[in-house]
Amino acid sequence: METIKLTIDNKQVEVAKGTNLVEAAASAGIRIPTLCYMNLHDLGYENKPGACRICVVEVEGRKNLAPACKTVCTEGMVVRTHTPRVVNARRTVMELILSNHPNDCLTCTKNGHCELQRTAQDLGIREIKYRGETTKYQKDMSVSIVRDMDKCIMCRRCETACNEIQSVGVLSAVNRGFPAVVSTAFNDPIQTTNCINCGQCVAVCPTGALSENSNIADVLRAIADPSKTVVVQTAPAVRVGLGQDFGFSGRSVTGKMVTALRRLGFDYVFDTDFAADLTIMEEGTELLGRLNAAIGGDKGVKLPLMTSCCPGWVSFMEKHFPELADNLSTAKSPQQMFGAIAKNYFAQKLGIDRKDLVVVSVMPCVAKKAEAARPEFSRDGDPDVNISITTRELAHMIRFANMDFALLEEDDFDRPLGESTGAGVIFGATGGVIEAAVRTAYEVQTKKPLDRIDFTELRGMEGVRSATVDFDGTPVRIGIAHGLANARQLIREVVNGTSPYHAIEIMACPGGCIGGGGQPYHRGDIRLLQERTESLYAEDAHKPLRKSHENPYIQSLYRDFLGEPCGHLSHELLHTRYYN
Ligand code: HC0
Ligand code: SF4
Repeated sequence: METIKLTIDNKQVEVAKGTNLVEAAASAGIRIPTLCYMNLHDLGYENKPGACRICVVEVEGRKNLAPACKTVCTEGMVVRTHTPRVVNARRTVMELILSNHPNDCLTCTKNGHCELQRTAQDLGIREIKYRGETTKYQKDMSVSIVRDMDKCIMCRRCETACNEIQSVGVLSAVNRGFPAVVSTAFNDPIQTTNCINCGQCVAVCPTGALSENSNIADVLRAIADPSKTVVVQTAPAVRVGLGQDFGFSGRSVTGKMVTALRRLGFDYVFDTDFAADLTIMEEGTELLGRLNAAIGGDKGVKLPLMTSCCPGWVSFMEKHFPELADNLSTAKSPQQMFGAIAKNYFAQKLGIDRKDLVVVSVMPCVAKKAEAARPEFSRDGDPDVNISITTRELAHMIRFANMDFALLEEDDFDRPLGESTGAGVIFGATGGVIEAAVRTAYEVQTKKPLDRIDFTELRGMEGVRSATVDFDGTPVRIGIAHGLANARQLIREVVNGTSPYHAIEIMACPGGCIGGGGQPYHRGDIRLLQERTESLYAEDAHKPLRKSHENPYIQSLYRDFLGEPCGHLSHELLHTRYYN
């Protein structure tokens, strides 16, 4: 690898050729402030920074200050990142940004997490020097996200997320001059566009311009209602995201999370991972059914089977590739399977009407709010999942309830819907759903025990991956993609009829659910995404049971209630079909 040597703040730095100054400085422990730049390179995306001009630095021999994010390192370069001239320039840029910002920090949804607020604080801004006019855009919201365009600083990060990472293309710059913001075409309401509710724009927005549509008040109201029994389910990726707000960044905090949920007043604390095990029973059976039909010569069978548990991906398919509807697994997502089992089985066990059972889900995702609201997941107007909140909203509720998270003891989920295997845990990382499916499908198909449980060939952070797993003489070819721009490669082959795969897993967000739009902000930081992923695999490795079909509570659910996987009752409660 060709390298470049340069000096930043009197420190010798050696970096790969092509590195920009923000990254070079970061490698030497120097954090150059920026409101627009994101390092998406390791995730395989290019970013178009250079919008905010906060990152200016002095480069010896150059007359003008240089934007660090747009300046590539050259041999012998001498750079200074905090001279009086640099700091003055940054302060002026910041003062101009603040001149038309609403500056309602105390009541803003991003208060405490706003990069603009933090950068202003670091620069020592103590007054709004130029108080100019502000725009007066109407707030716009979908079931998942809220847009407050008066807070847009035109950093264009959301545009990068929507266009480059997701290839959805809903967001771009509109208007010129003073009213310029990033918005939808013709400023149409987001709900009327092709937005898939993935929330990646929210995940990267440095201000309060984009945030989730919060349902905290609905949860508090349900808990306070004595006529309701309130159960909560937590998605696989929540446990490795939640700790970020409490000093446990990237680490698993499952036990503390369970305690916090009990203290918040939930009557039962259950786990979406249980339903992930159930999904594997259904989706694994469906995969084997299609595979065996194909092996038996059935030409009409739809292969590859594509996973359907990511609602961002499902919505993308519905809006852009409806011809793939029959390739999608009919298995509902774990969130919805959990809801169906809670409302139709657990409520019955408790002897209460399903309407008196409130199901709350905690998800790393804002698209899950939209999934829970789909009419096909309700019965007589009563949704299977009543309220879906994000990991960030749960962190907020924990602070609101005055809990010192670090001091919380660790506790276990309630039974029966809280017991899961390691296979359920790894759902939260890209490749995890298909690895969990392979662990079960292999043993069911071959009737032989696996001689290894870790299918490391299915893991990793590359945007598109593939592997072939040998099912005792039958090669099963698997494709995996995360980020919908990446997924287009695999999708195109399926559309053209040239896909070499039997099964494809697609997750909309970078890294899978661990990088979901409802997680504590990661801003494309691949190290943080990798830490979260490793924490999930470590939790899996420590589980006594690691294959979904070995979960004793799943076994008894089939024995006592469902009958068999893909049987009559399963079809009624656990399967659906996406058309739009
Ligand atoms: Fe996921 Fe899921 S793994 S989509 O990423 O399948 O949100 O964590 O809850 O439903 O289990 C998100 C995470 C889930 C679902 C599960 C799946
Ligand atoms: Fe684009 Fe996703 Fe944001 Fe919708 S939620 S605007 S699809 S990035």
